[in-house]
Amino acid sequence: MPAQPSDPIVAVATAAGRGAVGIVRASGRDLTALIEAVCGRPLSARHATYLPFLDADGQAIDRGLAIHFPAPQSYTGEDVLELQAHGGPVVLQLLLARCLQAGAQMRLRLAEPGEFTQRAFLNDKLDLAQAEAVSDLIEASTEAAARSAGRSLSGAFSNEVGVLRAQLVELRMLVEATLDFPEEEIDFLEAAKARQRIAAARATVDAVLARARQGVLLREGITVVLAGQPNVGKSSLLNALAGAELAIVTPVPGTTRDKVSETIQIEGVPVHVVDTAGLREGADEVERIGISRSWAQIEAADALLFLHDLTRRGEAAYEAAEAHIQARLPAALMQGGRLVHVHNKVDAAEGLALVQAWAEVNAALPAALPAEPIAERVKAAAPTDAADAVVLSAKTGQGVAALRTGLLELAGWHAQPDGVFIARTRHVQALQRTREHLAQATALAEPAHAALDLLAEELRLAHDALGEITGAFTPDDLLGEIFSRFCIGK
Ligand SMILES: Nc1nc2c(ncn2[C@@H]2O[C@H](COP(=O)(O)OP(=O)(O)O)[C@@H](O)[C@H]2O)c(=O)[nH]1
Ligand SMILES: [Mg+2]
Repeated sequence: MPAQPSDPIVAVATAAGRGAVGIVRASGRDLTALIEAVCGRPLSARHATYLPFLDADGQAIDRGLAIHFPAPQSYTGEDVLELQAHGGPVVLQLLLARCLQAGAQMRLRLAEPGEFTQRAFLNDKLDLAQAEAVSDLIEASTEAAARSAGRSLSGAFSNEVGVLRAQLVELRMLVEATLDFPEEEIDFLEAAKARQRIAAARATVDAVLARARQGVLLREGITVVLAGQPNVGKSSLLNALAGAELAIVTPVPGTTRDKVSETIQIEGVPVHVVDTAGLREGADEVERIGISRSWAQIEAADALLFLHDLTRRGEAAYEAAEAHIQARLPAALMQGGRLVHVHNKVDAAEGLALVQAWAEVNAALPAALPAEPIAERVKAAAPTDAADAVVLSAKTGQGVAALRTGLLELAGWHAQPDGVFIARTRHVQALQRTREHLAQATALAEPAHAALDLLAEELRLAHDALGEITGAFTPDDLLGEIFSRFCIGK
């Protein structure tokens, strides 16, 4: 018989590698036989018992704590056994193998990624948004992301969705109850204040949507690519941006921490900063490979920092190369306001270059003003609001703080010290669909062309879209996809 979703499962629950403690965890409908075999005796519920973990010959593999969480009071809602052993990879593999052997009769098998949490979801221990928050908490790359994942896990997001759902349920009941009396449609809409109720639901969905968008930002962050000619200061700016935070950041998933990219955080928002090979013509074969990779990274960027060297302004070759790069920049980046011109090396620049740069970041100042006083002002310049051009020095750090603020704005972050819950793109999409159906519903509730049956259908669709967030209406393949991204043992 093939593996069944209901078979008991087991996995090492702690991270690979050596540690003080390592945990093997099993979950199933009835683990009595497994407990008897590995622990040599029954365990009292939710009590830690120090004992030897036994192999098939009754010899101790290791000694540690065993805890039995009888169903349904456990993480998965099933019988759960936790064996806390010494945290060595070999010990844990021995213990895991022993469990599989001892549980063969009951069809105990290795857990798939996320399968423990999936069972918690299927047994109504968590809704889907909470289950996702488990993974997001584990994956969180900043403190703010971790805290907001904690809020989602404890149900903050689900509760807001629940409030909205209650509004929709009430509306649907009213509308569907009136469907049988078509001649009273208009009266009904008035009497039930249907339009006001729809408007209230729309206001709620807008509020939840705004917060969910912030949550997505906290979870996913933005990818900012540094590009420009060789030697304009890209790598220096990466270091300046990373600055003192290097110690508490984690690398972008999938890349090694080779100084080519760093994840920094700005007010808790993860910002993945990617350094690229300098763009130029006439490079040799090897360099050309690097340059074509730079262009690929530019295409994929959420925001592009196009670096310019103020000390080389006016040099014919430099300017020609700038124009060449500018012409190739993806239109989408420029139209979306996601291109920031960074005029670097302000500490070493002088004269006209400064005047022009300043004129670009602050169009209010005419470029033709006498050079020197302006140059002084630029050197001491306060941060500007302009997000699309900044003057800075990667060397001295002047203007870098303004750039960081600009990046947050560009990302669409509104400081909300508390109350942000983690969210995913699929949540935002579901909320958007809810919103669209409510907009349709508004039109259908207008006295001039009120159509109750169509209105009822739009409300049902809005309700279903909302249900996808918490898992009330979620296709199985989506569930599979969500849980497969978890780590093994969770
Ligand atoms: N004076 C000054 N020099 C800088 C600044 N930023 C970078 N440099 C220098 O410019 C040169 C090239 O910098 P680098 O970061 O390697 O440029 P990249 O090729 O674009 O990565 C180095 O000698 C840096 O020290 C700056 O803000 N001011
Ligand atoms: Mg470099």
